Amino acid sequence: MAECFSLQNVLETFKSSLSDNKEVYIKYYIAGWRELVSFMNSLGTVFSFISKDAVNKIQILENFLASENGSHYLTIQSMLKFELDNELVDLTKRANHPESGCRTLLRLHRALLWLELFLERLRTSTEESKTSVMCSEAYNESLARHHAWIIRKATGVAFCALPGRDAFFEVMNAGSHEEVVNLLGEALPLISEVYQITEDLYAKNNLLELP
Ligand code: 1PZ
Repeated sequence: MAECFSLQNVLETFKSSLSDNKEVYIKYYIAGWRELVSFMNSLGTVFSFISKDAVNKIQILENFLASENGSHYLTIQSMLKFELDNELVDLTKRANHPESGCRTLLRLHRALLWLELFLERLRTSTEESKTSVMCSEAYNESLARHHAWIIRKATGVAFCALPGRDAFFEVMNAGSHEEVVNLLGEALPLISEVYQITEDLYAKNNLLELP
């Protein structure tokens, strides 16, 4: 039987992604994303253009991990060093390395901010809150500024198809509303820490605008 999504799993994978010295293991980082994609798929086909792109990016990173250079892709830190040292990153415009690990992971990293903002809204939401509003507010504060008009349009349409708050809590598969809220309270600092470590690393290397 296919394993079904649970918020607990997402929490576990992001927890595993942090090493003792605060490096981020790519294997678990993308496992976290796989979980999220399976969650999104359970919400309906309107989201398939989003999950296709996410899966595509996860796959690119998995291919690097499975390649002969795989050992360099153990953590985000080692990937950055390896790709930069070997000039495997297109820094100003897409050319010889249009699908570097660095630029690919950056897309997921930006989406992680959306996730953090959205889950924080969900955690503190009330019965009247609308998931579509929480989702698009989080989107406008994060991913939107990196997306072309046409993508922003399509995304706006998809948000309208989101299930309501109750149904949303239900699919998260983590028990009562109260339990979901507690679990979110546990998950958010972790997601936020992984986000911040990655953000600082990219900023320090001037990679936040990779094409
Ligand atoms: C639960 C509701 C789901 C809402 C998801 C909100 C995020 C909207 C993202 C819209 C992506 C649209 C499709 C393609 C976009 C790509 O152009 C960009 C840039 O990549 P490039 O073109 O430079 O290669 N891709 C992204 O920004 C990555 C988006 C990943 C989104 C993963 C969302 C996972 C959501 C989990 C839900 C719990």
